[in-house]
Amino acid sequence: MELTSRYRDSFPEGFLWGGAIAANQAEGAWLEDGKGWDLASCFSKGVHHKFQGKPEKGSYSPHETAIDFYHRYKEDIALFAEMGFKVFRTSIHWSRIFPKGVEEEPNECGLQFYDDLFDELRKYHIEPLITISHYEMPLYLVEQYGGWRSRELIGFFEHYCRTIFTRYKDKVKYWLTFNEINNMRRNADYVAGVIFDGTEGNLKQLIYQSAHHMFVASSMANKLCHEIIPDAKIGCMLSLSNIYPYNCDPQAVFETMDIRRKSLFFSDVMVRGYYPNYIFRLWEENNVHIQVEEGDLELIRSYPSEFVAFSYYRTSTHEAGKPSFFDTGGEFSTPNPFLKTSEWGWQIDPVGLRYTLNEIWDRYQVPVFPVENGLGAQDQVEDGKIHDPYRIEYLSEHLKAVKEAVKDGVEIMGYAYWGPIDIVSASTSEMKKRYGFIYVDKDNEGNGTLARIKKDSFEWYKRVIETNGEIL
Ligand code: BGP
Repeated sequence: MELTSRYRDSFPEGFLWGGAIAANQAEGAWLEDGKGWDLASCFSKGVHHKFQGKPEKGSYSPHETAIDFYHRYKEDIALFAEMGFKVFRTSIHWSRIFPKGVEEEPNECGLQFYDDLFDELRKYHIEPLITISHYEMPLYLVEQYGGWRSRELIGFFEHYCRTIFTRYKDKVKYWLTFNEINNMRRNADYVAGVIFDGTEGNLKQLIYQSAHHMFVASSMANKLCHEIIPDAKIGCMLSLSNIYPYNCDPQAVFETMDIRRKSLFFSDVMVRGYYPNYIFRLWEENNVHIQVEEGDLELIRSYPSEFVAFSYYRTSTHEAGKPSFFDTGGEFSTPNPFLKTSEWGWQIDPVGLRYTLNEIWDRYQVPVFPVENGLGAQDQVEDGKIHDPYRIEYLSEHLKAVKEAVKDGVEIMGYAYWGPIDIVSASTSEMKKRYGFIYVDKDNEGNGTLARIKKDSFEWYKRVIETNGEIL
């Protein structure tokens, strides 16, 4: 008899089409209803700059009101529903639930806000996909404990997770632990690991010890999630914009593999459930000694991530012996002459998305979920309209690539476009770096009515979802 084919040439039924934002880039209301100071609000110039601390009184800070999603989420969710969203990714602002991060009792107003938000999504049959920590934490935990360098964070995080899982167990079935956890490996003043304060000494030691704490915390969250919400799925989230060898120099090819593997180290641990052999050489050569406690390795092994969610914006190339750099878009080094570049210098590469989807599926054989992909561009309003053919082209080409990956046999849970509504940029805290299908009337200095206007891409994405990706 003939072997049954698993080939499919279209997006599966139930494919989770939608979009993604993060609390700190959208909500505003930064100290409202009992919320405490959070880390992200201390990056008024964006995470590409050093930690800037609490903004000075009277100075403009983009996070203070952001796009006021906190008060306008009903209007925004109605627009997402109009586009036909099946999934909406956002994050919970930890400091709304625990203003300092160390309290026993949660802040009821904060919990109620997310209750209402999730109810609103459910009203339209939109699945919430919730990042537990998206580049932020209560500032108190940074100032008093130095972020994830401290093992004590595991306990605070566990309490936070238990609280939100218990509260939202009937409303949220898709969870992610840490946003772009692998971004902490290159630059300690990035916000993924929150260990930038006092990074003198052996930085690699600090990064990998903090990562160990986060691995334990993540597995702890996976365990709790399965206990409290048995029908939920919980995954890890990485920045997986890709990097190619610049040429066929074997040295460039090897070094590129090695750069990529240092990034994939994080999912290697979180999905496979153990530390891979190659990391011990790096630790040996850099005098890194990781302290583990009894039960840590067992926990990591027993409660791995069920799926790999990731951001993908671009690719770059690597030449033998050249340094590579890093920003919120991922790794970069030598520009690729075959690719066009966005206004913010990110090289646009749809094939790279297909490549990445295959790479991750082949490596782990667990479902994959691109939960961030999009084009940041400056839009012009003309007669109250925004024509954004460049965004439609970007999206069309990337979705064709996702469809090719479906045909390749990759198990893909859905696609969440980054920034379906304009929000504050993470890297530069600008408003003018716009990703949205929905324009928000606010500029870099904070002027504007915050009115929402549909761009041309709004109708385009709506049709994609309506046809389940048949028309791209
Ligand atoms: C990712 C972050 C997001 C997001 C995105 C785009 O690294 O997870 O929070 O902002 O990058 O980056 P930017 O906003 O800098 O354009």
